[in-house]
Amino acid sequence: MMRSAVRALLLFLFLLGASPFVGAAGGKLNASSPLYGIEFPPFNTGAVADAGCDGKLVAQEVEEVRRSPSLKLHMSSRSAAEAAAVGRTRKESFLDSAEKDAARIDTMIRMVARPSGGRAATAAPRRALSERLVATIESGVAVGSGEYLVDVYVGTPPRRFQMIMDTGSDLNWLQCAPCLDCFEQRGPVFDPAASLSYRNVTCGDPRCSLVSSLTAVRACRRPRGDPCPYYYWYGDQSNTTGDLALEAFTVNLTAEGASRRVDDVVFGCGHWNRGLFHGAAGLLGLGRGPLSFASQLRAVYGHAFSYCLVDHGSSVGSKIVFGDDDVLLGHPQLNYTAFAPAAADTFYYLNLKAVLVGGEMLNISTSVFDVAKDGSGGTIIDSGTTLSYFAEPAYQLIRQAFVDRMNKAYPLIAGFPLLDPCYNVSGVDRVEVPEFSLLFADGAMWDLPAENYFIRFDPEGIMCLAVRGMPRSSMSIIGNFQQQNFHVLYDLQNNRLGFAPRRCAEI
Ligand SMILES: *[C@@H]1O[C@H](CO)[C@@H](O)[C@H](O)[C@H]1NC(C)=O
Ligand SMILES: *[C@@H]1O[C@H](CO)[C@@H](O)[C@H](O)[C@H]1NC(C)=O
Ligand SMILES: *[C@@H]1O[C@H](CO)[C@@H](O)[C@H](O)[C@H]1NC(C)=O
Ligand SMILES: *[C@@H]1O[C@H](CO)[C@@H](O)[C@H](O)[C@H]1NC(C)=O
Ligand SMILES: *[C@@H]1O[C@H](CO)[C@@H](O)[C@H](O)[C@H]1NC(C)=O
Ligand SMILES: *[C@@H]1O[C@H](CO)[C@@H](O)[C@H](O)[C@H]1NC(C)=O
Ligand SMILES: CC(=O)N[C@H]1CO[C@H](CO)[C@@H](O)[C@@H]1O
Repeated sequence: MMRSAVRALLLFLFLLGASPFVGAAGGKLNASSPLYGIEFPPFNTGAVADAGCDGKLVAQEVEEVRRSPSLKLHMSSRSAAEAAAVGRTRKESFLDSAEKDAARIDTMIRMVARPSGGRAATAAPRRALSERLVATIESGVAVGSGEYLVDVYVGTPPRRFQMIMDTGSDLNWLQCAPCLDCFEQRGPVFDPAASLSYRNVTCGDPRCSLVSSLTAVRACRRPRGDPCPYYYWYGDQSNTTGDLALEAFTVNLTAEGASRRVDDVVFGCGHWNRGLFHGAAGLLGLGRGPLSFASQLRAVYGHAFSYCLVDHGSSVGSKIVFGDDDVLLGHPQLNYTAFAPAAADTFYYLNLKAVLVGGEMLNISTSVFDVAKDGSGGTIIDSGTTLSYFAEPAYQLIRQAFVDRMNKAYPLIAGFPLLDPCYNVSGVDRVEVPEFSLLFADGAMWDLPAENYFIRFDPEGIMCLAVRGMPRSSMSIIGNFQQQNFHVLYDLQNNRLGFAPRRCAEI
């Protein structure tokens, strides 16, 4: 069966820094977890994501989280026009994004493939995790779009800072005065001395053990007095180091003029910061770990978090919503699938069971999508990776199924970079392609619209399958191209992912 036309696709792919948000649902701290003994600010009690060393989600609900106003943030991204301004065609931009995925994926694999066992390993994934971010940011440079900036008000009195939102890393940080080595940013850097609510986290504070320092062994002479130095790096290009600190973060709510202040948010006050951050003031981490903004705010906004990504060509901002979105929850086509146990604490694993092309289930052994005993493999959803990647032999079977079903309806183009198959659809208005769906172990089905898995380059008149094989790994990734115009919900309370088709530009 064929599906209706692929509409003209405007594509300026961006790697958006919006990934996972899930965390373990309200955490019961456990002596063998790295968070044991940490006192979180009162707002956070019982709502700390616990990513144990083994990455297992520990614990279930601790308390009924009171229903609070949802927080809807507008993510502004560099406009497609900017990419055009630097003279890039859609095709170039897209292919760049696909190339940049590789760096991100490499880091992901390293992160999962870390040596098993040993508490000492806990810092490593965070470093690796932060490396992923660079991929996001670099891609932003290359594509002229990619990073999502959000306005956050920090300190007392509150001052506005534009921070890059990154759902793939945890640490929040700002460039801080005195700036010993800072990159150029729009507006003044954060000055701790000008804020009444700034406090250093001390080196004896258990939260200090959640970050790395520059030296292998952190000197901590006065556990209650000396500040906690942190060092966080992103590949070989970027890094930030300074004092781990606490500050009041204020974010504006959806309702006009309303804002919400959260005290004692852990963040890095960076005195030395190097890298490609495009004039932003710092980074807002929205990953699953305990230090992320999403985790720290969990008890304030509840255990749900969602984003809705506009078409990859749109200049309209995408949305991230903390808390419940009633329209989404009432959506008749909202489907849920349970998160799978996490093999690596950053990612949102899903139990993908099968792939359907043209309504027919492909003959792919389910073990291809499962997490192996050594923690490798598995299927994750990531909004920071552009395309979707399938472990072999799944990708070859998917590719072949499309080739077979398209049945030479359009001339195949051989040798197109990175993507396969590609067709010459020049002059064809309504292109027909087979349906594509993902089936999860619990029976949930994700039916994708054609524009989420075929990309059309015009004026070249070329259309390609926007799915690739996973290089050197058995992991599969559902990337952001496949998530366009879906409202994707990370429901930690019920340990499940929700997805519903939605015109994201209209939210
Ligand atoms: C703590 O969690 C680990 C796994 O993360 C588990 O093996 C252990 O039994 C738990 N201990 C308690 C006291 O709950
Ligand atoms: C925080 O620690 C730094 C040392 O890195 C120190 O200069 C500063 O005065 C401390 N700030 C406060 C508020 O204690
Ligand atoms: C931070 O990054 C800069 C620029 O890439 C590099 O020169 C510097 O050595 C890095 N700092 C550390 C401590 O790794
Ligand atoms: C499915 O694939 C397996 C292994 O490649 C093969 O043995 C089996 O015959 C295939 N089943 C069908 C129905 O094609
Ligand atoms: C696609 O087909 C048209 C003719 O229909 C031809 O002019 C064009 O060169 C082809 N493009 C490619 C990339 O093969
Ligand atoms: C939800 O599942 C139903 C039935 O499995 C399916 O028909 C529908 O298309 C799915 N919705 C989405 C958004 O994929
Ligand atoms: C647009 C808007 O409402 N901005 C407000 C966000 O919150 C800060 C701090 O409370 C206010 O100063 C802004 O005016």
